[in-house]
Amino acid sequence: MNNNNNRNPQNSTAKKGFATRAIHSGYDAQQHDGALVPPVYLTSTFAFDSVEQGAGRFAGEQPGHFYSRISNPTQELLETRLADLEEGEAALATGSGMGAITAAFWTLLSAGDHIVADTTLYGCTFAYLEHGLTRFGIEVSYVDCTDPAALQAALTERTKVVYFETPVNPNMRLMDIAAISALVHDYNRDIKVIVDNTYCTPALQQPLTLGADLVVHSATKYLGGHGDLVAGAVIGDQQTLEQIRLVGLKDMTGAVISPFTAFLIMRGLKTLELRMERHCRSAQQLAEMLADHPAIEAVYYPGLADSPYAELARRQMKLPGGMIAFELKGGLQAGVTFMNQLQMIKRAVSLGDAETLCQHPASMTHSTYTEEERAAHGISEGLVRLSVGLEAVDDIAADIQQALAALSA
Ligand code: 4LM
Repeated sequence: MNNNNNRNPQNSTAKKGFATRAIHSGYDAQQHDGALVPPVYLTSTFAFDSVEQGAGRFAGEQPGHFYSRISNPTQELLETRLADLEEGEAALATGSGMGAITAAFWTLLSAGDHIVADTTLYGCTFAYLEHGLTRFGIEVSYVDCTDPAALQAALTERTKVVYFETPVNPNMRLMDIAAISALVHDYNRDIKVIVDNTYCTPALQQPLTLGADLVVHSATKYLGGHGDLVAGAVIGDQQTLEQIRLVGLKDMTGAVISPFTAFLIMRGLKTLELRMERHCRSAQQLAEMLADHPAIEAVYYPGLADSPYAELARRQMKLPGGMIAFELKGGLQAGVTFMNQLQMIKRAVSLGDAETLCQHPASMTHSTYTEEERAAHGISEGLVRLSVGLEAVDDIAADIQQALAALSA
């Protein structure tokens, strides 16, 4: 079976820094003809020395790969790196973020079980819970996870998973990972606290070190970092990850990652820390600029001194992230006019790319909620979401300023 051991001899000594591990973890060039960059194993299947060896691999009694829907050496190296960066025992790389989330849930849940999820989730995660899992006899409660009393009251003996994003897509609320994990595990240690760490990446926040059980990612975003792939990941303990691989991935979703995509993510990881620092620095500057602008009603960014999450952000995140949400005076119509005026900034969903992206959650990423559901789940119709890219910040600022100026023209 897939052995997610860390094979890098360098890692048996003192633990290296984050950026070093993002570049080197799990790979020994000398075992690959000195190739600096790990080879990509574009193979669907693996030849066995004997029938007995093949049977042993299928039975999980012998190490080694047997079919690339379950594991592949390129995927395995990416998994070793992601586990290392998130401080987990093991990882599973998947074909999309939704593949990661669904593989985990299909593995952990059965009919009759109960999930507690935060009130606001990425649109397709909400759709999967609300219109997917509920069809299979799983009950979902949406609870404001920033409210410990509400969370406590929602837990039952059937609760198997507590799930949230932080910062939340799209409204930028922050969840206290350590406090929530402690409260849930106090109630029942077997409940899995799952954190979607897509907005932060382990460069900014490591939920497993704060008490969460599993981390999920859309690797499509900052981990890949270049807007050229779709992928996901789950990270956590060895035993649970093995189950998610053999049930959620192999049989329930088949949401396998391509080895070439795994290679591209490893290329992205080499600059992850560097990119996140720049995304955050630019986002801080742009959030302050927006907060000072007379056309802006509200800015949601945890790096702003008057954000209700400023203190939690300092405690939980290395930097406040590269995502900003805001509302314009004049609401939805002003927001649409603003977005249509943008020149360099792209009107596009997704996030975490080199290009600055701007989108309208109510009609795009969160159109899976009805208008009434958006109102009940804290997603305002006029909200504008900005994924701050890596361009010169003055050019991003100038594009925003000219689009805002057009509002009063
Ligand atoms: C978007 N998001 O917001 P895949 N978790 C979070 C996400 O933001 C997403 C996924 C999971 C957006 C996509 C269009 C917090 C996706 C799902 O798209 O399946 O890799 O990830 O713009």
